Amino acid sequence: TSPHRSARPGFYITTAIDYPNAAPHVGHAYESISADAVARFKRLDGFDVFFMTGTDEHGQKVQQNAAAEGIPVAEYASRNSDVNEALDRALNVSIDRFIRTTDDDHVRASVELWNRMEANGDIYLDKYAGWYSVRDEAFYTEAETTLQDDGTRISTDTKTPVEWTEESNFTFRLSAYQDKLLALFAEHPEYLEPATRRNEIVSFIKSGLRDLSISRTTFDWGVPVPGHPDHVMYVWVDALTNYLTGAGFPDTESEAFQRYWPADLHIIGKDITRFHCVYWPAFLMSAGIELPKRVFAHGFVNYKGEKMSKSVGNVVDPHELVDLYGLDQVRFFLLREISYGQDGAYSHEAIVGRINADLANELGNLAQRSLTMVAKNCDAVVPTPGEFTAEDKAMLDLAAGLLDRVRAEFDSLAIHLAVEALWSVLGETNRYFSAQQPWVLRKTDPARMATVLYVTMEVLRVVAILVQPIMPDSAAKILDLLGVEADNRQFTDLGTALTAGTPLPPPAPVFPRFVEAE
Ligand code: ME8
Repeated sequence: TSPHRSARPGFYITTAIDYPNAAPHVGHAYESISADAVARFKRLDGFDVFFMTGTDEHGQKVQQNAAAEGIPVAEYASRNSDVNEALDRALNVSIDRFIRTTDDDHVRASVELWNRMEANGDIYLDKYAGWYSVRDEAFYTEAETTLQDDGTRISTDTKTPVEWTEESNFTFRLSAYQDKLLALFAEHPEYLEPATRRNEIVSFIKSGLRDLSISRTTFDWGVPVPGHPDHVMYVWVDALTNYLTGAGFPDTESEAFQRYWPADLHIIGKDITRFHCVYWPAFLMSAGIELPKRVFAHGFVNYKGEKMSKSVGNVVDPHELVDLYGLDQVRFFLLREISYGQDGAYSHEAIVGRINADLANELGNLAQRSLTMVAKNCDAVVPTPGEFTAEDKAMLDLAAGLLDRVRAEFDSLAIHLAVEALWSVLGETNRYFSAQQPWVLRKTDPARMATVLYVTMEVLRVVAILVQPIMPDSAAKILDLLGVEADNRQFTDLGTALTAGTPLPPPAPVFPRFVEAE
């Protein structure tokens, strides 16, 4: 770790933790990749980032799936958790901790949260009777369910089967937090973005909060309730607590907790806002713990017109996409194509379109053409520019203004617009390159050619530094080709232009076109 670590502001970012109940699909990969882009951006921008993701291993759903496969549940969860972690590693997701809710420190954190809520008088024993969806691990009121023609009942919103559940369990006084939660959203609208999701949650709270059943006795795959080993905690109590565990809770005096709590950003999918923006802040208020600063709900990746999900049966294996198109191509596609916060679709045609137009043409071809000319005509070193013309200055100014534009988009989590800003400058650079015709200048005015190539390389340097969070490996390749040292790639290095005379490696293509197999 760097000696300046404590001088840098902390930034704690998390994703949802996946149920290890099946192989993760492109929807899960999308969440990890998008959070990774933010984590990498903040690191390059000088923050001491702690980025956590992991698996949510307890609960009835995981237990039932393990039973269906005839595997002991702990083994099943562990095996699938490893599959999950391996995917994140394969996607180059820069995890600082991969948490598993079966980790010892997490069990301790969950028990402490429970004890605090209980000490605050918010937990009581009651008889629960209502509709439960195992697939959603969620309770629904009758009004939130629909009776189907065949006599079965489903959750109206998520279409998953619900079953009537009657149990004596511990109940959390959620109703006591209705006004405090409304005050939270009034004072801190940024607690949940985008605004459409916030409006849904605020109207849900206004419709009246019922107390929440938070323990179960009909199965045992969970964190035991302190003092009541016949109860396990409702899976969402322990799942949400993972964010505290990562920051060192219950050791609130620890360096980690002081530095990283409250969390700066929880990245989640839009289907789990109720848990993160109603239950979670209420639990924390009850336990006397500061609330996270911000929750951002991304949309769904759809495929063939429907949400990609195991139950729909339209899942795409992210490993297959990476093998077919390349890792950075997949990362770029998901982050550029889908407006962050809205639903988006994955299709073969769309990804091939992005690879060939945005990557191969706009970026790859520009780098390849300019660097090949430099290799052949400028002694394979960064060329020495002459005096800059108005056109050169306009290009360099555009590049110099990029950090502010891109940072503003990342701050508002418009990742797709950050990428778009970079590509708009690449579009300008391509027009500049064509208009300046350095291949003609080669004969007529070699000094001017050198200046045009220098300006082009300098814009490429800025774009490549700023695109590192989106495509870490490819950005590194381009920066290698531009002769930029590995320790000159932070955002503070953006203002230090290429040094004329720096030796360059032989040019090599970075983004091949996608050609359909016969
Ligand atoms: O909800 N597109 O786990 P999970 C985009 N364990 N995102 C998708 C998606 C899709 N097609 N399908 C799923 C859980 N996701 C809980 C979370 S957090 C304390 C506990 C997203 O495995 C989904 O929205 O069902 C969620 O954010 C994440 O994947 C994990 O879903």
